[in-house]
Amino acid sequence: MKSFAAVATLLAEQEIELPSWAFGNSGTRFKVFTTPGTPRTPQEKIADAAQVHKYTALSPSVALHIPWDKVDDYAALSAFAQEHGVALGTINSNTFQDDAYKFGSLTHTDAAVRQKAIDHHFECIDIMDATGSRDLKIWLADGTNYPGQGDIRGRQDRLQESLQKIYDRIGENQRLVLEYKFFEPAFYHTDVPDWGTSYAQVAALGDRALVCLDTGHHAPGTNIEFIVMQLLRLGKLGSFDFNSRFYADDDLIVGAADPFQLFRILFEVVRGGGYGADSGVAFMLDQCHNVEDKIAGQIRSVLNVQEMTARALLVDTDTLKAAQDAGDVLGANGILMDAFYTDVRPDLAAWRESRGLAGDPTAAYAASGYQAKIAADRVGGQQASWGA
Ligand code: PSV
Ligand code: MN
Ligand code: MN
Repeated sequence: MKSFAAVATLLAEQEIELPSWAFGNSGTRFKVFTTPGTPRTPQEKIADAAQVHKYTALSPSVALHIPWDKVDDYAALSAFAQEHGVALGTINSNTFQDDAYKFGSLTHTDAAVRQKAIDHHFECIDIMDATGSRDLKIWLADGTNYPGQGDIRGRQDRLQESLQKIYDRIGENQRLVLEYKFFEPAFYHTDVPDWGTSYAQVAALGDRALVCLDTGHHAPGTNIEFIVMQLLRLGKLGSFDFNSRFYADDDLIVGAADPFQLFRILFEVVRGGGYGADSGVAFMLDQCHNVEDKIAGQIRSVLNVQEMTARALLVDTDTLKAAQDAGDVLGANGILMDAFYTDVRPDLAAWRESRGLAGDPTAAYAASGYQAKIAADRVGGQQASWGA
């Protein structure tokens, strides 16, 4: 196994984008619990996200969701973010809340509805131009509930046409990332259910169209690290939406449900060249904090990713390859497991201190008094999630 010192410099390259919606109230269709101090504006969400970066140095950017984060002046919002020590990142489109999209958006049979959805993406691209964002992330709620309800092939063809129009509008330094999800809100079929469909759609667009892998969007038992490997192999892994799930699209804290799965995913990321500043693979969180404190929840999340990244980096790939090539089944498995079982927390704490950070970001944030201050200052929270 490699030593922690040997991988520490690589850890310094880690960046995990935070979703603005993680800081708003969210919940289930049963109840949305509010928390004292919940942000009321995009600016307050950004200020909260900046706290996570302040204590972890892991999250220098914040993703926006349009129209949830609609403002008059995006250049000013970008400047506001910079004053708080973070940048604005991925712009997420939203074609799932208007009545017009009841039967689809980019796939709709009515050209006028498709154009409305395309225009929304054009608006998102204008925002990206103002904020300097690189990625336009598209997650579609499109799909059907009953066999026969829609022409699933026709919908796929219209999706391609619509995406092409959006892709043609993005700038040279911008990218389109298409997220897949196998169910919900539609249950019989979704129009981008799996990585293969997303891959087929983006491959037809061009080099700057890539796949977004949301870890919560797979059927139970799916070997997600295999998908990671394949997309890296094909040069089409654009980004991750990290979260964790027990049952479905739970959007719980990444690494909470299955740290070993997170380790396996990150090992394939590292092994496949998807890790590091120049890899082109963006790490993002896509989470909601229904019952726990949101800023502390985001701090826990980025630390979970960092811990499993450190463990994945510890794997001595040369020794592993030798064991694999020799057909040493248990030896190869043992090499991976040794890294997974290594508790890197003390080394990470010391390393943080060597970089002028608190060894324990969670404790440092708790001691800062920020939570009490926002609870006192902010009255009335804005629900920032799609969560019904
Ligand atoms: C809905 O499933 C979803 O959670 C997708 O994962 C998106 O990335 C997110 O909402 C934000 O639109
Ligand atoms: Mn997602
Ligand atoms: Mn989701």
